[in-house]
Amino acid sequence: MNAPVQRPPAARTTCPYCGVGCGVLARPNENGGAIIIGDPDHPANLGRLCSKGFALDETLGLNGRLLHPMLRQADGTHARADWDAALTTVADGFGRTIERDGPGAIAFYLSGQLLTEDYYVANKLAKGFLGSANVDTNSRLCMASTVAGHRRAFGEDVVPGCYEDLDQADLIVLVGSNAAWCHPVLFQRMVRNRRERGAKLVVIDPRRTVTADDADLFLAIAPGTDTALFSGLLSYLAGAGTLDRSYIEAHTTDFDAALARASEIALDLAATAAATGLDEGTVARFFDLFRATPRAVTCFSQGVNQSAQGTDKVNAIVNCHLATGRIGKPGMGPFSLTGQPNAMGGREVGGLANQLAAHMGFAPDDVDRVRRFWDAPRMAEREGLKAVQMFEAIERGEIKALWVMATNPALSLPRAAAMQAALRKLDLFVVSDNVLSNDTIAASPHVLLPATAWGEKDGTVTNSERCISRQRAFLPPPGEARPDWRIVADVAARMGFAEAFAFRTAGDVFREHAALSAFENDGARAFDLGALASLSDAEFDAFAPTQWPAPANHSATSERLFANGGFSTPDRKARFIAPEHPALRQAVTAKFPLRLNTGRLRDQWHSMTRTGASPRLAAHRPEPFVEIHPLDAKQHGLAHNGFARVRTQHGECVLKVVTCAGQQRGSIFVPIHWSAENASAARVGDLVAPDTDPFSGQPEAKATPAAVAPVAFAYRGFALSREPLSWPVDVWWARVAMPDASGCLIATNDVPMTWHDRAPALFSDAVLTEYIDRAHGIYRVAAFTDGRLAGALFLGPAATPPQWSDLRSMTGGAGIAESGPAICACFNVGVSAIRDALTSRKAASVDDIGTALRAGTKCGTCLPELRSILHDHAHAH
Ligand SMILES: Nc1nc2c(c(=O)[nH]1)N[C@H]1C(S)=C(S)[C@@H](COP(=O)(O)OP(=O)(O)OC[C@H]3O[C@@H](n4cnc5c(=O)[nH]c(N)nc54)[C@H](O)[C@@H]3O)O[C@H]1N2
Ligand SMILES: Nc1nc2c(c(=O)[nH]1)N[C@H]1C(S)=C(S)[C@@H](COP(=O)(O)OP(=O)(O)OC[C@H]3O[C@@H](n4cnc5c(=O)[nH]c(N)nc54)[C@H](O)[C@@H]3O)O[C@H]1N2
Ligand code: SF4
Ligand SMILES: [Mo]
Repeated sequence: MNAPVQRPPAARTTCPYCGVGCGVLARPNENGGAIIIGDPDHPANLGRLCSKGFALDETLGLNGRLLHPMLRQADGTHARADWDAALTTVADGFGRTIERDGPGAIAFYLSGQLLTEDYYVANKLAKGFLGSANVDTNSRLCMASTVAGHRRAFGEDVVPGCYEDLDQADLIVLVGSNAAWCHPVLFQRMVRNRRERGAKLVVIDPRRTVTADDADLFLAIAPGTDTALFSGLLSYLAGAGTLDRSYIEAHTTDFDAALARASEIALDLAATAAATGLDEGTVARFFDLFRATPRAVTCFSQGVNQSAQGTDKVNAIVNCHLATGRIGKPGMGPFSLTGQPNAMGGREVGGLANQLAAHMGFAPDDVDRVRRFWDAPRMAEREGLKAVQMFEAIERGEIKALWVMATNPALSLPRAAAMQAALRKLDLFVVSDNVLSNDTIAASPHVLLPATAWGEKDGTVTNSERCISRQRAFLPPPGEARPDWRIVADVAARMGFAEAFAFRTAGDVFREHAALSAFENDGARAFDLGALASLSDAEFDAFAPTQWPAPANHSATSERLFANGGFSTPDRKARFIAPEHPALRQAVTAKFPLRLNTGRLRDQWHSMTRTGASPRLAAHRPEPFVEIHPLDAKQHGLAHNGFARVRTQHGECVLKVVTCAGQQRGSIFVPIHWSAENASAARVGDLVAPDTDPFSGQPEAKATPAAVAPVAFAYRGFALSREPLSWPVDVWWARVAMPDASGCLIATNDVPMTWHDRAPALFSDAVLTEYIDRAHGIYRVAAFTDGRLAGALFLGPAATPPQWSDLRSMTGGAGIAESGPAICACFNVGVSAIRDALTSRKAASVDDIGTALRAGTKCGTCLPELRSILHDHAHAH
């Protein structure tokens, strides 16, 4: 008799993608992967996951993983090294640089994708022991304006509300947020509130997104003018007598100056409409809704933050909530949606260059307090350089040693190509990552350190609602990978600080972090995890999601702040802020007449180092594209499905053209996900201007002046291979994840038959079999090694390119969705199948589509798109 199979228990962990912070149950399987489901007990998602969360199983493979430390050799290649040699190189390199050039010559560049423990240890080493506050993070590109706005208004970087407010609100305003794609599980919660309780949803975005399609009211605001809209709202609320005078009186200061400025910027409906490009009727509807609906939450994200006036935008929003006393009460408040899984945890440890630690800044008292707590030999005493300035200092040769952890700045910073080049100037360039190659690693670090990845690492993250959750390991560390915090502690020990970094476990680090937050706090800062500083190892292991201000019993009940004032300012009052008049930093010109807006797609995560491995996720939007209004396209000679060169003062890309009436005239949109690793010319960071907000240092990543021009490719096709192919420079290509293969979409002006001569170089060491269809001008070649199909290339006229289905007949295998983008990632249902079902009247509602095709029945991330398709269909017929 067989013994019963012992299934390992599911690990309770947290999704590594967005700031919603969904709980995940991961049960390891026999193939080194895991079965992933939502954790029904996690308060953030109650069992739900979005398409990215459900596809985590497809991203756990070790393909492309960095498994051993590597050192750069004299010839520029990297060779495997042992940990001892690698750590010594890092420690000696930083030590030498500090001795020679002072602590200002070193920098750490961290990430909201690190765990709190990783972040804490890196911050402690740099700011307390190496004497440099040049510790910044990709949160500078993400949440910095919110941090600065919160600190100005509340005296501390605190999100007052919680997710339950989104269930209880009667009005949800989304400003610069494409939540349907970027915070899908939270968006489902908002939509449920709308459906079940009749809450109204307002979306404010220059672009009609899928999120906007689900809204009661959509405001297609002119880029960069949010401050005018919320100034107009404040003026209107004052005029309508909707102010909460007693709250203003008791808990705030500087109201009069803020109202005066708001009236200067936008006195009435007409002025607001003129300043925002909206019509008066739409503005009036929004203002009236806000006036009449006390239970209002205003959620905001990168359309607000990523702006050279992002801090003012945040404060213009916060002003309206303070003025109405709609803050910290059920269903009310300004609510920043955080981006990365641990954007909030990074803010808590003080990972930004202008914060010290535990919500303390660089005031002499704070510096002294942290010095004593850490027993720090070399405290940084003033703010360090913020990301953009930090990399400019690298470019000028002033910063000579840099350690990059868990971020890909050669793609995500403005002027990415120039920043990539600057990295090559460093005397010491260290990267800790999970992958063997990305655009940053392409700049050839001296030292590559293998970090454990999601599923292998242990620690905590904090989500948008201040809820601290555990990430737990459920897979063994592969190769020689180590946790990020341990790598930093190992370096610290080699620099002579073994005692201060003698952490045994992530739990040790967490306890110290919690203790620092409570040290001499006495209620000065809301961020106080003192109750968690004495967790035992067992309690840390079992730690359930807990929202701070942490109750002593660690229960997961929702906490709100500031309903009755109690702000973290010396007088305990909030500050109203008078914002500057809104204006984008760069004007459009005849040469660059369009605004380049950049952002995210539903099924990819940033530079695709993880989601890029999932065939299921690739099918939604497989190619890099530029979205443009049909009339602008016409004016600039672009055709839907053709190609365009998008240029700014800083660089250029070549992208597929998607015309779309939801794009406003004068604006174009390009997704951020494509890199030099996965496409020939689609890294949009190369195009972005480095203009930053004066308070937050956050770059204006959504408004660079740009030009477009058509690019003709006569031939199109695709290729697939076991190993990634290297394309000649004249070929446009974009990589697409496929099961067990590397796929590429390609376009070229070389006559297909010329590939007869080029194919042998592309598929070296393979036996080639060609199938040439001269009548239709189609060239096909299959490459075999040892009798197995090793690759294939299909190329034909751009107007009638070969179809993946041709390949399917050859390989008998999967491809990307054949007919248009896949809408439902869970069941791979394409847009054509959905339209067919509607046209043939097999389906007439979202529920019918689910019954007929299963689309939308698992994670529900595609439901907003299904509703949009249904809506378009109804209006077309
Ligand atoms: N699928 C997916 N989800 C993600 C991520 C991902 O990579 N993929 N990344 C995560 C991270 S780190 C972040 S920070 C969040 C970001 O989440 P979001 O902020 O929702 O995402 P974005 O697409 O960057 O930008 C949001 C919107 O801002 C709009 N916008 C541009 N300019 C303006 C303006 O001047 N005013 C207003 N009101 N709106 C404007 C854009 O048109 C865009 O639709 O997403 C998180 N979730
Ligand atoms: N134009 C434009 N630029 C933008 C934005 C935009 O909207 N427009 N958005 C900005 C925003 S909001 C963000 S958050 C950034 C994101 O930009 P990045 O942070 O540069 O993007 P990622 O691709 O997430 O890079 C993460 C890297 O860390 C690695 N990694 C993942 N987990 C771990 C880990 O646990 N340890 C270690 N050591 N490595 C790990 C991954 O393999 C990957 O190489 O982009 C910013 N840049
Ligand atoms: S919404 Fe999706 S990406 Fe965000 S945490 Fe939840 S499952 Fe992960
Ligand atoms: Mo972000």
